[in-house]
Amino acid sequence: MGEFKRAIGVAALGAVLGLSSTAWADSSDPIKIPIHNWSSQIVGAEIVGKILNDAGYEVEYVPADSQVVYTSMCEGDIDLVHEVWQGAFGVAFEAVVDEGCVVDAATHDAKTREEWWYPAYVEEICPGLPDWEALNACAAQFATPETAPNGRFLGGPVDWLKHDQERVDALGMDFQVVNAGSAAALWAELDSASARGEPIVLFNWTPNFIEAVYDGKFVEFPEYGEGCLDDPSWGMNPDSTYDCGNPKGGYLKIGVWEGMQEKWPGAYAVIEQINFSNLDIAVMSKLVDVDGMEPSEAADKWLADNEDKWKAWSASAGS
Ligand code: TMO
Repeated sequence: MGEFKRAIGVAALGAVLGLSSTAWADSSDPIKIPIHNWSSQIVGAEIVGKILNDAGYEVEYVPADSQVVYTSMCEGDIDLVHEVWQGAFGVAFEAVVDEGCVVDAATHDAKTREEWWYPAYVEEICPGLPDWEALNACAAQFATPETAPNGRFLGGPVDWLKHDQERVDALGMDFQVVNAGSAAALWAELDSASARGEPIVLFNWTPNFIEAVYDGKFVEFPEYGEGCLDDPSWGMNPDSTYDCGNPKGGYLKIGVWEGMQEKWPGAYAVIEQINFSNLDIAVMSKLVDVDGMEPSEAADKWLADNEDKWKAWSASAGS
């Protein structure tokens, strides 16, 4: 109701001043949001887009590589990335923030972890887990014809840029990284290995739907620390970077193109308020990966179930 009145007031003022946009002073160009290759992001992109629609903005969804998107923001081709995972994208994101062409607009409450993971029954096959050295001692159990005599680690699609092979090399592990073509391929392999009780170690993350469906654990590597990714002398291998695990309790941020605040001040104010929890992100992926909804259907359901939450973001924008 209050929003409706404000929109009328703003439209009237816009008319008096000869402006056409409802969101007065904001550009009427669409705000460009990328679509990546994992479910929570796809659903969340539509949620963010629909929240912006509700506030009077046009949005455009652009399928995008999840690493290249940071350069695309600098080039003005993408305006808003709402799921910046520290583990996968922290390096690319922080580089463009340092350059000044991307703004660190908000940090979600959600805490993230992306790491090698196994279903619980694998502990019977490989005692000593979740320790990485114990995993390495039974590498041969994870071998496939493709990787033998090394074990196979099933990584995510290459654009998640997890540097898994660098880590294997830095830690001297007897594993070979094989990248899955899609998130769906990861879950299909987990499903069939679980059905047969076969050893598998693969890339997974939290928040995700997996924790609601499978019992399992992350592998514990040497603790991540500042310097691990760029200072060879850091960590247990003095000659190599990547001799550590991914951060635990990693951030999930919203990054925007640096011109956004000036071009769409009202939209920027809403975006600064957006704040997803671990449960929000897990539910977004579950609606698609477990319940089989289409992403836009899942977005509508999340918006209907969380109306108080997201309407408060729009209402408090800029205050
Ligand atoms: C970026 N991801 C959540 C797929 O690790």
